[in-house]
Amino acid sequence: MARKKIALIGSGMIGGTLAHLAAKKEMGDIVLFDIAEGMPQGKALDLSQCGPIEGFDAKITGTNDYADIAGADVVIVTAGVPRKPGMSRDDLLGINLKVMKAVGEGIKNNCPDAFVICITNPLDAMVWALREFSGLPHNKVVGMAGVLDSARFATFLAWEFDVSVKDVNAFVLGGHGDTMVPVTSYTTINGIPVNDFAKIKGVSESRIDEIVKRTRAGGGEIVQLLGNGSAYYAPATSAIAMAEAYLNDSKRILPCASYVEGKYGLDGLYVGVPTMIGAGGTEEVIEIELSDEEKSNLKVSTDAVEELLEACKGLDSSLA
Ligand code: A3D
Repeated sequence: MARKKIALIGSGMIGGTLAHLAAKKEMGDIVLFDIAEGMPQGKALDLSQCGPIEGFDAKITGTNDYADIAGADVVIVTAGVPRKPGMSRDDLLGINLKVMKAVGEGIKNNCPDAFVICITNPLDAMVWALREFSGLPHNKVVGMAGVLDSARFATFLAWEFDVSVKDVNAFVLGGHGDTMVPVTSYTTINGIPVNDFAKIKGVSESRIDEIVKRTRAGGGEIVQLLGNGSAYYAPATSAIAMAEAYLNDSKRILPCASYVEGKYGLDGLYVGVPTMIGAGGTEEVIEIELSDEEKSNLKVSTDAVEELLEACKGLDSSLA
């Protein structure tokens, strides 16, 4: 059986980290694509030389030619421009929309059967645009955000309670932006609802609210600290978890920016919802009961995504 092929569109900070993780996990052979000449080839060479030390046989190549992603099983898209300090994810819209057009066409022409994971920001709008430009079925194009946002929430909760991160099951819904909805009612410490656990540990409600706020601003906190670029280790790790769920047909339930039609009162929108990922791609969107407050928070978040889609349609008439 031939090895799987993983194409990484964008070979910057996240792209390089994705290649290293995918190679270490022997997920398949890896193609790093970028418009910058020499850079993906250089990273591929450098990463290939980790093989003898780490003991992986994955072939890693770099390219500037879309023909080299032909037949890829999984494509992970990070092409575009990341945030600079003071820049919102939405400022990136115009630049990255043009990038999605080129990438969508590259995928359509070379690997239309791939499972495509988009990471480029502003995430919920870019994954929608990438799907439109590529013409792939909705279940084969998904956005990575919720796994990362939930991991941030889980990290902060584990620190607060001084418990293992393995026992924190955190839950974040909605768009990937400052309006995302960390849902405490579905967040547990090994099954114990987080608010109950907070009472046991003497942690106040206002402290949990602060952690929710820090989670919402979790990406921006790292942008400020780095001073140049945005987070890349945890975003790459999150997308790899999603790719593995697809390649292994694991049927994991992960929070992903999936296409939602009908559920959550939404009509054809990509937004963060619990999603089953297996060999069929995003096999099912799971609709959960929400409190009135959670519903209204989700509405604020999905309204923000809808606004971005309208802006995309204004910028590219083929999307209208
Ligand atoms: P960076 O290191 O700049 O890499 C982006 C790469 O894209 C660069 O190497 C560019 O040369 C390349 N590129 C630009 N235009 C094209 C094109 N048309 N075709 C192919 N490649 C191109 O950024 P990064 O890896 O740090 O971040 C990548 C994206 O992920 C940005 O949009 C970030 O905002 C986004 N991001 C999203 C999350 C989420 O949770 C959704 C988290 C962190 C970063």
